[in-house]
Amino acid sequence: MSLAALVAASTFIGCKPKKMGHIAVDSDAAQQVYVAPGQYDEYYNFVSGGFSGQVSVYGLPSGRLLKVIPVFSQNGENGYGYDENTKPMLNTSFGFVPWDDSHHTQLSETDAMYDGRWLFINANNTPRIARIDLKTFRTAEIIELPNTGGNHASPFITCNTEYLVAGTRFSVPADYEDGDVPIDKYKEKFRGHISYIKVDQKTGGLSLDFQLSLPPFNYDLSHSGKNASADWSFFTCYNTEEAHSLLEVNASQNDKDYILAVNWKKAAEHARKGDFTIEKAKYAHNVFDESTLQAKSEILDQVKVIDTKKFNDFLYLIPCPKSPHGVDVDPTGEYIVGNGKLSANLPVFSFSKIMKAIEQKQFEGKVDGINVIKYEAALHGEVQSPGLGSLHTEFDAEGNAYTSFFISSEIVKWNLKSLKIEDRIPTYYSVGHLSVLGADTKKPYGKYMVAYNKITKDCFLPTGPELCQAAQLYDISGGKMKLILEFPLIGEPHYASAIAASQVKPNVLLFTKLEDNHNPYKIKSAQEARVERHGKRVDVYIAAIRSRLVPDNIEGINVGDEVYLHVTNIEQEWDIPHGFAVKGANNAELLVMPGETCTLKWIPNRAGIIPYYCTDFCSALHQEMQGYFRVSPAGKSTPIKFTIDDKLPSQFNATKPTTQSGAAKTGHNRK
Ligand code: RUQ
Ligand code: CUA
Repeated sequence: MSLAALVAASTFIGCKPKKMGHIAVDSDAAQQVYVAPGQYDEYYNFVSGGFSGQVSVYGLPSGRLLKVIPVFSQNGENGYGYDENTKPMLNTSFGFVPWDDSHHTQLSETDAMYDGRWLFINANNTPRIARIDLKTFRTAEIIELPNTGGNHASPFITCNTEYLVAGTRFSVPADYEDGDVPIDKYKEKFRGHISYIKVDQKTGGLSLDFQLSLPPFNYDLSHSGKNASADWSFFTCYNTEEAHSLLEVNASQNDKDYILAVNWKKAAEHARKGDFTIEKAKYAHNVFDESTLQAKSEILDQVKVIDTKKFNDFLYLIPCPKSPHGVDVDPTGEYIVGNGKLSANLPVFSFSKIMKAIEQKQFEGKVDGINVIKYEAALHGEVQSPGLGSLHTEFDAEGNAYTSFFISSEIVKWNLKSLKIEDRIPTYYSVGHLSVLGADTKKPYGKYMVAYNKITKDCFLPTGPELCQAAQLYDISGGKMKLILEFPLIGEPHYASAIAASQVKPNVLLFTKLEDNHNPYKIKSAQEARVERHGKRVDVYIAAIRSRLVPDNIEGINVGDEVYLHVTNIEQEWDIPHGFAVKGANNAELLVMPGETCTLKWIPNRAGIIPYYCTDFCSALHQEMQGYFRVSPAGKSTPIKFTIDDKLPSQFNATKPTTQSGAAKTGHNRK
């Protein structure tokens, strides 16, 4: 098919038959995905929320939504990014950014296998990487990346979690240069930066180790090698035309773009030897401290940049047909698939051939000092006409690859060695990413595959102009791909990572022990509840316990005071959160987990009686969990007064039967 025809075809999205009745689903499909009440799913599946900026957690094979983990966006469900504790997590060098776009999940690995410790994900728009702790399912850390625009080729992990790599989608003038330049000076003034973010092996702590300054291409996606190729990271580059307008046409001129191969161990050696310049930068580093339950944000101000025009003995360009999107490395580390969006064939490169080509200097030239390896010298072979608009490829443990085709809306299974097509199956509709569970490890689980589809019209009941996107689950254990389930998703799914529940579940934190809560505003019992005035600032220490908020009647607050409401949930039991809402508070509410302390800032702006209450139905007498503020006009000196019932038990008086958590505890895993 000609390029023009391909581009034309790409504007048709999901030509779809009229009825869903045409989808053939085996009669035993329901049984395969049915997880009975009280039973657990076999896998946690972490799915990027795309434009929601979050991560959602689904159980597989049931497809049930277990949780939304807030990462790069404020979250009205639990106050993330609204309460004083987590607001600093969304701080950037641009100030507070309440909503971003998250694309690629990565699970931490040891020896190219998931170790169940952390999940990483990128913010695409205001470039950042987050680390989520899989003990708490909370965002533990966010680091911003300077010199980057559109942090899309990010974050991709090396096989012992040494580094997360992140490439810029938009090349831009570096932050340390005068960026006030005419945009048509693109070729001279713009550069692409790739970041290597070091991961502390014990704590998971992130630090920006060094960056590579590269030609001004668009760096789209990445994956790191395994086994023999473990020291290498691979990136797709499109717009090697270095166009800066109408990219749809101008960046689709070259017959081949590139895959960039970087030996990151050698790059790190250069960084150690001092082959870099220290450049001025401004980027935020935000950490949530699990012991104080508070986040801190600091702005860092420099970065090591290696200029690849000067130091380039550790990186190579490999021609790759037509605007490649995903670059995917198979479980052995030998095969590297470049997914050319506009290419008729699918090229598969061989790592050992690439090494040989480098040794024998089989180069066809240089770009900005970087050697370009001859296409044929690096190529294992091409899968002939597999489909239209290839985006991503994943792998099973038996030497098969599965490629998603957006335009022809299908997944094609082919053999890595023979490059022969073995099976194909339609998706409903226009699949983007796909995930064969465990495909980015050296031993994929290989049982299920999930397609993440961009278009769902008519898959579900219509919900107005805005439709949810969908995942489709396939059984791939029997040679042929079999569709067994379809379920709606939150936001736009890009990449997703699934891990066996048995690797995560035993370590999950059920609640924080009060003695481990080192928040400076915590109180240990209802008797410590109090109100303190320091000038215009008022600190209210509130205990939440079934079924009271203590104190329950507070006087002596004035209009315009800065009131900090520190709510400690003094329950010591799993699954007993308390909420907190005060009428007219125009920033947030709170949801406080057992043993934890959360702070809401409230500036009352009218005089009168203002009620507050618990927002989480925690007990039979939840509706009784309430209190009143008396707000006096500014300047009036109403004395501070509040009520604490002396007869309160210091331990909770449970009035809510805890059958739900009891059932969960005695439930059995399916396997
Ligand atoms: S992308 S649909 Cu943001 Cu990973 Cu390919
Ligand atoms: Cu606490 Cu309702």
